[in-house]
Amino acid sequence: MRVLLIIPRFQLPIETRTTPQLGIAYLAALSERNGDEVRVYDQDIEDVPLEDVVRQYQPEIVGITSNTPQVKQGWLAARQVKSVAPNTVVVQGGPHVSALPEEAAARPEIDIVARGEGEMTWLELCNTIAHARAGNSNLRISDILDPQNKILNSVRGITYQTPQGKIKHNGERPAIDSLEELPFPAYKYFKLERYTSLQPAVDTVERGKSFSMMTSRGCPYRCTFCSQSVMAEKWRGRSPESVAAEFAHLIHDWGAQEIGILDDSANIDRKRMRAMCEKLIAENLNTVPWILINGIRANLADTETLQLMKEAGCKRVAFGVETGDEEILESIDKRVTHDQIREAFRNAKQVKLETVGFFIIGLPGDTEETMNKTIEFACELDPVVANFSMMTPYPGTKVWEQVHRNGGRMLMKDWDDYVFFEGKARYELGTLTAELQERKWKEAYRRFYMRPQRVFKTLTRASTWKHLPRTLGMASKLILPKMTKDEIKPMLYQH
Ligand code: B12
Ligand code: SF4
Repeated sequence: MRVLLIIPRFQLPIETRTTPQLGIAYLAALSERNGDEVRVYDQDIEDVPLEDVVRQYQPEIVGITSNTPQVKQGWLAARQVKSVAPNTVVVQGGPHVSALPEEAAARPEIDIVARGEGEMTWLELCNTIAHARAGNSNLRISDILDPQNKILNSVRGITYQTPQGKIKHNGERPAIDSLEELPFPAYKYFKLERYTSLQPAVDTVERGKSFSMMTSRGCPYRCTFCSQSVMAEKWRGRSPESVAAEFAHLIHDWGAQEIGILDDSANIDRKRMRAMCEKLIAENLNTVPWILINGIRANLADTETLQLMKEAGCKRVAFGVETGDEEILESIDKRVTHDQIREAFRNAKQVKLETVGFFIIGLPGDTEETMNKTIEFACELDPVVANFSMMTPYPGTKVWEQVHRNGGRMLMKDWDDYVFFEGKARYELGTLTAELQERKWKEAYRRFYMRPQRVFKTLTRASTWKHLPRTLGMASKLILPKMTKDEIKPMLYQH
């Protein structure tokens, strides 16, 4: 079967998303193992128009990934596919459509929505459709979607609109139990030389030499603002052997110079984390630096584990601190205390790991006073990088429900606006006005980065100058947006 996987444009400057998308790399690997012909089209880096690729390649099935700000670009890509290949089945997956499957399934350019973790659903869909069409090459998409023909009935984890106009949700797809069964992400389908680095771990990294990977999936926590609630709750860790084998593959086969670990909660099982680090050390794979892109659990960040991580090549850890206010911390279900967070930062600094702190401005219940506490807590913790995000209520999260239930006002006009790199408030709720959030967001950056002792320390620290490219790279990727959305928008809708 000819398979085409599409990564729609990101609503951000290209510099901010410069590694291959891991979900698509996994699907590509599965399709390859299945014996299918595979192509990946990443709209941010391609220069051939999508229609031309589709016309020439004639895919039989197209898979499109989408997070919320990408979803409209995903629909645009689907229309482009359908304009030249109307009988190609178009499947859309990813976090946004997992939260709101009906919305995408109702669109004429989308045939099937894949909810949640997608590998097995994708594989089954490809095989089911290939099988159905093998028996009848003229089978129309409406025949495939017609429940009377029982073609899709047994494929779990999908939502689609029947020709009779009904939205049909097939049963839930269980989370993959053993992640070891998955092949490694297939980077050979990406134009690697066009990618740089997600978040720099080293001073300079050659193009195509920065990779990301997942050593575990799932998160048993359900923080009220986090979109992971639409994904599997069950935490599953890969074995140290499997993680080391992927490190070896990235280093020896692809020449990886740095690795970003994307796990939602990498240290849930500390024993596994330590065993993984020991394995990396034993196999001499600790020569390539790695960083944790997402926050690890502060309540599980003891010195022994962090020390071992450092020895295994880890350079930087991040913690989701979110707020400096005790009550709000409790209300967002983070299930961690400020003292645990303090200790985690102390431990990380003690073993000389770089630290990143993620903070949210404008959580429900935030006031001038609580946001001051957040800024003060950030200053107290003093990570190398403090990232302040504007609270953005994503569909599928508890905050989204809270805002809608309690008469809040969403300030975003469409899905394109669901980004939080900009200093624009995304919603208002009670006394939490846009003006207040935007003022505090600016103040947070000013107060954190312009503290005289911080400026002095930064300017006099040899490493600031020694590692200038990385310092600037981190600043541009984690702290400052390169362009505003209005500057970017005209570039996005040029089709
Ligand atoms: C790395 C990352 C980034 C990187 C992207 C790098 C890259 N090369 O793609 C960067 C830092 C740039 C980034 C930016 C943003 N991100 Co981000 N990011 C992630 C992160 C940590 C990992 C993504 C990943 O690779 N996952 C691993 C793969 C295996 O999972 P996956 O992509 O979801 O794919 C699986 C399924 O979704 C499904 N699937 C996906 N696509 C398809 C397609 C088909 C056809 C099928 C069948 C199945 C399928 O199957 C896949 C395999 O199981 C996730 C959190 C997470 N755990 O996923 C957040 C996450 C995706 N990001 C999120 C957000 C909010 C953003 C931003 C909007 C934040 C912002 N600053 O404004 C921006 C997006 C801007 C934009 N315009 O799109 C949210 C998305 C919420 C939502 N409703 O969309 C997430 C879920 C984080 C969270 N917990 O809230 N992000
Ligand atoms: S913020 Fe982190 S701990 Fe909380 S639900 Fe999301 S991934 Fe899990």
